[in-house]
Amino acid sequence: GKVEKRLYSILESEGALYFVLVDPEDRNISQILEKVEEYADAVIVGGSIGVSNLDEITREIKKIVKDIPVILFPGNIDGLTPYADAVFFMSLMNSNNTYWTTLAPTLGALIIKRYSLEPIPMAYLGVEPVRKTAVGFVGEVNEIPQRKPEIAAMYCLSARYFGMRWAYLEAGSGAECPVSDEMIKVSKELSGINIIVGGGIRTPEVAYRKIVSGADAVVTGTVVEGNPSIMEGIWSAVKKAGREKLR
Ligand code: 1GP
Repeated sequence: GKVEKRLYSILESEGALYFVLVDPEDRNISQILEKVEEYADAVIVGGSIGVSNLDEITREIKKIVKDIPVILFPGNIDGLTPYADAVFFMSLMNSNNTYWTTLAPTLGALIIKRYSLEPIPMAYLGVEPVRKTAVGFVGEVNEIPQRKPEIAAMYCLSARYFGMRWAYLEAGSGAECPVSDEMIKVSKELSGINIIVGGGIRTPEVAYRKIVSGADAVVTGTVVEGNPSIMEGIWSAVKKAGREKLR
């Protein structure tokens, strides 16, 4: 697909990606959208506690954001709209409920086809302290302990063998601490899959370390919602780490 190819070409030339997550329920996204094309590689749109008027919001986003892709990050099948460019086609692999591992994506697949959205196949993995956040609660996650990085690595390898091209290590939106550097490192080393890390990343320094440890992409949501101007610093840190990895 076009969007995924573009992500690969940025990875090749810049070594790392930065995604900004916008919550469609956040009424205050205009300040983020004004600057996002300058400081992010994609806007991702989603939330785990239900969305209303996603069509309208996504059309608004697309009116402002023209140079970078808008990728859906659906919390459920109501997180789909034809007005985005692509969708993370996700299995919440470590959920205790088969609805989240396979049924929700199966129900969503037909809608994705009808909407002509580009699917980007991704394993979605909930890591401690995700159970304390909305996605862990809603998704009935059997969370991966931070002290057991090799479990995350095994899931990433499994995802790769299933043919997925991306794995998202998720500590949960607003998590008190992000996925550890060690977990990212062993996951990348064992699996080689493209790794996205999100949840609880609040500073450029932390974003930098996640990329240097082996993440291919960093996602921030909460911190940008509270302070849109932080995007610039996180963007610079991610790109600096990316350049260092390419050397
Ligand atoms: C949530 O990983 C994302 O799905 C972003 O988390 O809101 O903590 O940045 P934050």
